[in-house]
Amino acid sequence: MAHAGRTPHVGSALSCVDLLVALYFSVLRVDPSKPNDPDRDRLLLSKGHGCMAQYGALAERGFFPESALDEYARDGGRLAEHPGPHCVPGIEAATGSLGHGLPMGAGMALAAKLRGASYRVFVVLSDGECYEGSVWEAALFAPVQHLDGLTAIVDYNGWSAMSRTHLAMDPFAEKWRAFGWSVREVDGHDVSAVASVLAAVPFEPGRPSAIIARTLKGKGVSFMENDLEWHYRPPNDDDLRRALLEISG
Ligand SMILES: Cc1ncc(C[n+]2csc(CCOP(=O)(O)OP(=O)(O)O)c2C)c(N)n1
Ligand SMILES: [Mg+2]
Repeated sequence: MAHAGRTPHVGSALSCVDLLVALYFSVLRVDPSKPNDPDRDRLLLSKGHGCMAQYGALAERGFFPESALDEYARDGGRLAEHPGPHCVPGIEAATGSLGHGLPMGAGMALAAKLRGASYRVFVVLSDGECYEGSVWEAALFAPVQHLDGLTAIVDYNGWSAMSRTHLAMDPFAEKWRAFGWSVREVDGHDVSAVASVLAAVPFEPGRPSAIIARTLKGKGVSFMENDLEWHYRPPNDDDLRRALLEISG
């Protein structure tokens, strides 16, 4: 998709794709034939720039035909470089302007609680996104409201757009705990480990859950892993050939 659409962010998509596979294939109570079911679990990919991974997972899960992936980043196509609300079934909100997913997710979780609805809300954030103050406003709000239907999953790959994130973020799990969240850490590329952790939410009744997922930007393609160039550079023909060879094993 990045090659055909000549877009950036392939490293960002590879960083979170295993988290999305665990969510869509093991955890979320969703039915592709009823994408607007009021009781469906909600997933917000707050790091909307990683949406190639979400579009791919949604297509594979049956929310829309795989052929629609050809519309990615095309004029007039439904699949924009950052998702628009309900642009295709399964996309719940506009994301990509970093810092908005957790506040929206907290609102959705509060709405569920007020209505006595059973749906749960999962928000996938990026670590660089956590530079945004609005993330921490929502992080303050959710425990006070006892939103145990809300789970934040942070794709902690150690990179923002320009620099490493550790200096500002660490000790990251402790920060979430201090805000009142129940926290677990996991290898974000071990799909079954991620699925088991997610199966255990809420970790504590009455508290929102946070999962710090240790990830690699560009995971799965040796020359993209941990190389910030792939935040920006669309793969050329040769990059595509080499990457697909590695991914297909
Ligand atoms: C509010 C806002 N500011 C800036 C950007 C531009 N931008 C896109 S991705 C990114 C940061 C990338 O690092 P991270 O958030 O950790 O995501 P990763 O790709 O590493 O998963 C930035 C600053 C944005 N999308 N939204
Ligand atoms: Mg990052």
